[in-house]
Amino acid sequence: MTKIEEVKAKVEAGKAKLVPGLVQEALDEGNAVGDILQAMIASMGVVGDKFSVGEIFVPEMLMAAKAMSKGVAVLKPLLAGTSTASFGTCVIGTVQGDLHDIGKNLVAMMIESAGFKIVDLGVDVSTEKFINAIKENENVTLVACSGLLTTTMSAMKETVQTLKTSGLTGFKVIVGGAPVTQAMADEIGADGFAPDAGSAVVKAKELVNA
Ligand code: B1M
Repeated sequence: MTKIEEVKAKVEAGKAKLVPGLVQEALDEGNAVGDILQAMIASMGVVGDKFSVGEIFVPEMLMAAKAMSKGVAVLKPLLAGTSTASFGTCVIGTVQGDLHDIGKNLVAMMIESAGFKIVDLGVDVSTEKFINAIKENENVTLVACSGLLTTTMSAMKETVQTLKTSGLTGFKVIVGGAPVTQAMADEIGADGFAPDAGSAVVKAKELVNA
């Protein structure tokens, strides 16, 4: 088994104490940061599939998520770029009713590395909280809403539509998360959509420069 395969297996098994060391070993062996990250993302896909068929339950899913977060923490300094460009402030959060934050954290990390200041509101973020953050922080150029549950897509719609009709100006809204599509983003009036963290950075820069 390669080191990357070991990382993947231990994330799937929710071995949070072992994963950081293995990620470091994978790096020391010369594996690319992106490859290690992709392996961990793939693990979460396997975990989701096992949950869908009733092979594992919420506690196991949570342990896998913790293991992945610990692994990502090792990669974080390497994912953070050296960009000094300032694109203003990005307010980011997972929409109300939704507790998934791994994807949101990756998107935040990548957007930060591109030269945005990040205000991370966490998970289960109400529309009011997004609005307050725009008012309370300087130069908010981007609001990023993440959502993983089909049941919270209505919360995302409500948040985006309220932001767009709030009278507040100077920012663009980007949405993403597994159930989100470009068609849905268009329908709810978001300015942009990205399917993954890498393309979220490209879209974020494009939106604020437009
Ligand atoms: Co949950 N969960 N979960 N879960 N969970 C899913 C999402 C699910 C698909 C699993 C399944 O059934 N196969 C399913 C949703 C089904 C649906 O809605 N259609 C599900 C369910 C049902 C639930 C509960 C309802 C289970 C229950 O209680 N019965 C419950 C809901 C709790 C709540 O939120 N209210 C629940 C709970 C949890 C845990 C708390 C145990 C845990 C989350 C822990 C945490 O996040 N800290 C968890 C996990 C880990 C998952 C899976 C297994 C993994 C999610 C993940 O982190 N993926 C997930 C199955 C899966 O994804 N295949 C599942 C890795 C991550 C890197 O990917 O978040 O998609 P992702 O992010 C990607 C892109 O989507 C994109 O970029 C990221 C990286 O490239 N992206 C953006 C994300 N946000 C973006 C924003 C952008 C742009 C791109 O712009 C702003």
